[in-house]
Amino acid sequence: MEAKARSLNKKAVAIALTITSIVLVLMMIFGVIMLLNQGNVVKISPQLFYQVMTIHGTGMVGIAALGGSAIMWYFLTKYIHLNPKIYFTNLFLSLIGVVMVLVAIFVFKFSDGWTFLYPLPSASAKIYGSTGALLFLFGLLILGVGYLIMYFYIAVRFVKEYGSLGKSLGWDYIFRGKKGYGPPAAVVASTMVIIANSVGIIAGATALVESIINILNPHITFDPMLAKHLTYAFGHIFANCTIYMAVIAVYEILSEYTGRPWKSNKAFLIAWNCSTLFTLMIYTHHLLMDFAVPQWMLIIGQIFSYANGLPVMVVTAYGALMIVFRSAVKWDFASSMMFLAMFGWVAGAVPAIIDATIVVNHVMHNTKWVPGHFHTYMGMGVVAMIFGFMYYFNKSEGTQKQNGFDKLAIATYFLFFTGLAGSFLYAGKISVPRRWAEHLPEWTSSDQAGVICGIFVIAAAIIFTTRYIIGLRNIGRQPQQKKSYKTAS
Ligand code: HEM
Ligand SMILES: [Cu+2]
Repeated sequence: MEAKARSLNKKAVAIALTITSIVLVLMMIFGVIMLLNQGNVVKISPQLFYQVMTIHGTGMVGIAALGGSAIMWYFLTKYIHLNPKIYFTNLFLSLIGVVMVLVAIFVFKFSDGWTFLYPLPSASAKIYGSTGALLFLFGLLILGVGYLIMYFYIAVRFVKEYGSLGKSLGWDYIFRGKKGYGPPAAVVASTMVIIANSVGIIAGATALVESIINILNPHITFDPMLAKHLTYAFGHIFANCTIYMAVIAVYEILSEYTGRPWKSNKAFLIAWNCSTLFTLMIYTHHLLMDFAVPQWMLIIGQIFSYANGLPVMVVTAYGALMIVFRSAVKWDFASSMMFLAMFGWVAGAVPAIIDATIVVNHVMHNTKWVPGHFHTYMGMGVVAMIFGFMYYFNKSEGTQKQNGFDKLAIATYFLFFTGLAGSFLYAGKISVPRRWAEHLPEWTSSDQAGVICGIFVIAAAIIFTTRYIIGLRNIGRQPQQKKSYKTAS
């Protein structure tokens, strides 16, 4: 029974990663299409540009979450029993949601952006008909339900195993002076994600339902400012939780490769507790330009945005340096990706912290500076962790073996992703607005530089993806977890 669950869990993770990597490549191609249009190289209609922007944003954030959840699920099964049916349910609901979103965008021309900001969907429903808007909104709702089912299930399992979510966040060690080390890092991080992301998804679902009601009956209206709070609470938390799920791979893989456990000491536990709380509080940094928001909320947004990124990032980056320092770590695909991804994450947080400063925000926020920030931490942080994990997973459970091609692909990926994100940040510096289909001639060179970098990034992603798929054989057949890694000679 247990062996069957284990093999099904591996299959589920293998399928999720296959979908993730293929969708990543497709969405990257959409990214380059946007840049080609902005850079005046190949023109598409503004309408199509916004459709592409909507699918790129929704698809990327959604797929980073799927990849992150695969990482979380895989490593949690090392510590607790998890029923594979739950993960398959989430996967299935995600797929239904994705199909609905795709139909909404490409058949019914829904193009309001992944943030579906009320009352935009109602406005576009009046132009293009309500079918597209409703498909998109219900599609996201179904996706959200899938995640909630998975998170609630894991929460129940944690309560069974550790006593309470407080205990799986290490409160015994922080508040009650219990000696030793807290629960495994993967469990601590997952608890944070369960709490924060459930709140975020429920906020988002509320905003979605508001839009749906307003489309079905335009006489029922809602406060747009409240809807914006709910929407950005969701967007901020959901996007952040992708990295809090993916970072579990850093803890697990670096500790396995160095043969040193990643101990959840007090500093580590406190950092994760702070992040649990702060992540919920700081979404107002997306509202710094809304004069109607009370000033105290904006100040909280600014101060805690500084405070939020730091604790977990510091304990993770410091922890990673310490665990690797003078260890016999073997630098292969997985360990190098994890190490580089941590720097991508840290580097990506710097422009965010700058942008979360109220005076700077007023100048920078609607420029490409902001996509510059999140492409850095998502592309070189989250997505790099996912690609690294794909290799690790395949090496441990499948048949992939590293070759020279992989090294070249890693170097290409990071080099050109730095260029791509740099082209966005530079565009922000010269005041190029974000989310504009049409760019002035003096802006197009940054877009064209982005196109070239984007093409190389896609080439690297295609190599990662095809090598992963080719290596996927026998997944779930071996009853025992195969430890293919031996500490370096
Ligand atoms: C080859 C790689 C990529 C390229 C060429 C690319 C390109 C772009 C472009 C041109 C935009 C619109 C910028 C603007 O004018 O506002 C954009 C937006 C966005 N991208 Fe990417 N991107 C890539 C990879 C990624 C990755 C890996 C992620 C996350 C996992 C991501 C997430 C997003 C999001 C969330 C938006 C915002 C959409 C919106 O404003 O509604 N992108 N991307
Ligand atoms: Cu945010």
